[in-house]
Amino acid sequence: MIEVIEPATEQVMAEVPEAGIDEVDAAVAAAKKAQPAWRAMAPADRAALMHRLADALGDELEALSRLEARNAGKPIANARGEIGMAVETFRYYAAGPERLTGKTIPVAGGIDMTFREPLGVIGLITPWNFPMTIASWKVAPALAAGNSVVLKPAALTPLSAIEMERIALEAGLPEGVLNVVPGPGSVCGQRLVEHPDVAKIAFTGSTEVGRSIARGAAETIKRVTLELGGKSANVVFADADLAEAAAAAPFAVFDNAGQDCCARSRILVERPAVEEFMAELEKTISAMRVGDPLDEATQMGPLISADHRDTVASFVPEDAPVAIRGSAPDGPGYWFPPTVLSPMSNDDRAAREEIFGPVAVVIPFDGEQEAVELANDTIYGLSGSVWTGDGSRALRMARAIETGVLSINSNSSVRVSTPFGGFKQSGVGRELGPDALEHYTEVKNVYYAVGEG
Ligand code: TAP
Repeated sequence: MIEVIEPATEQVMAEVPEAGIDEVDAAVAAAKKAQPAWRAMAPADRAALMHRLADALGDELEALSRLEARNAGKPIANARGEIGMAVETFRYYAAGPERLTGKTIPVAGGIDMTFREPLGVIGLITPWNFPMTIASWKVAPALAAGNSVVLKPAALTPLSAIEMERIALEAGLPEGVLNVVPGPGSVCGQRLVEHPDVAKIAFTGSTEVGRSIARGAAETIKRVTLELGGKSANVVFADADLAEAAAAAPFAVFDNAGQDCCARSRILVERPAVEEFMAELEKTISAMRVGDPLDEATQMGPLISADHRDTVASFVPEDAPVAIRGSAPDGPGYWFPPTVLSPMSNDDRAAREEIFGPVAVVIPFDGEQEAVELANDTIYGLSGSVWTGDGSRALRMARAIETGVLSINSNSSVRVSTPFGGFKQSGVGRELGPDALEHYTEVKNVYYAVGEG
């Protein structure tokens, strides 16, 4: 059994059976058996089932939100937003079965046409930071394209995925189309990567595990989509609305206690604005409510585990230049206060490695060119923000920063209808929007010789 721990209390909140290699093999066999009928179902019928699943998840939104808030230690208000996004993701991709179209291409002597074919069985491997939301970003487009799936949730947060499978069956999804195998990544995840009947792996997690998945998938030439780590820049120019930028910046790092691949954890501030920006930042951080995830007023919860808290703490040694430290509860729970280190250099460890906790660094810069150099001086390229009152500068910066997602005068990273994914070592492929649907298909080209007539 897997003991599932509630990070705010350190208590066991559930026990679930742990899957091993036999269970993964059985799930893949069930998915393989179910896929041909799922694929052959009339597109409108598949769409209707996906709408029913969205409705059923929506009906249980409050219970699912509380489960996710407790298991992942996230504020209940955020959990509601995340489960709401999962519902919207199933709704968005419910249109997929009827909108996946091919092309006709003019050629000599016949008619050439393309089809978007499903791949077959897809292995989905997801992390613990946004368990149900990230699962929905993969399950929904994969099913819409006519595939069946085997989902391996993170061992720390398997509960919402197990609930998703139950709700899908109750909503009428045929048995075997969506299978969940809670178990360790090194066993169940690896088996999915190696399994000859799995056509593709869609993975979200660390860059380190992403590398091992890419290597493993090479053996059977599996398709791979990877959503990996980040070390994104939040670039604040002196001509920005500094109060607005400073009020938003903490939530770009400390949302989900910093356990967010999109965290804009390097705050680059134009030198003349540093003093005023830091004063505004302190006001926002000192007012942040850190505590019980189920309290409606809470803005930041605990970290996911004691081990992870130790890792985060290693980035804030005794002699670290702590400029701002927020509050955190005493007692049980894996708490860590929101922390800002400043002034920092982009060469410092805390500025180079993904901390995945509530620790931001502030790095001063002079002028646009240095801002671009600093923003791009990282192996990652997932998200980012630019704050400025100059629209032309905003667009120059947006084009120059090497990143998959960028927002101007905003922290926004993900929307159901727009593509999300990374440049450089932040990943391969895109999730959400129309792009994701295509990533779960293969293009087939058919030539029909029609002769002279
Ligand atoms: P990982 O340790 O990479 O785990 C992610 C998933 O991979 C888990 O389900 C894990 O299973 C599984 N796994 C571990 N070893 C594996 C192996 N050898 N083969 C196959 N699967 C394996 O990441 P995490 O700690 O859960 O999440 C934190 C990291 O994920 C951060 O670096 C963060 O940036 C990244 N992340 C990225 C994004 C996007 S969208 N780019 C989103 C969220 C998180 P177990 O849980 O059983 O170990």
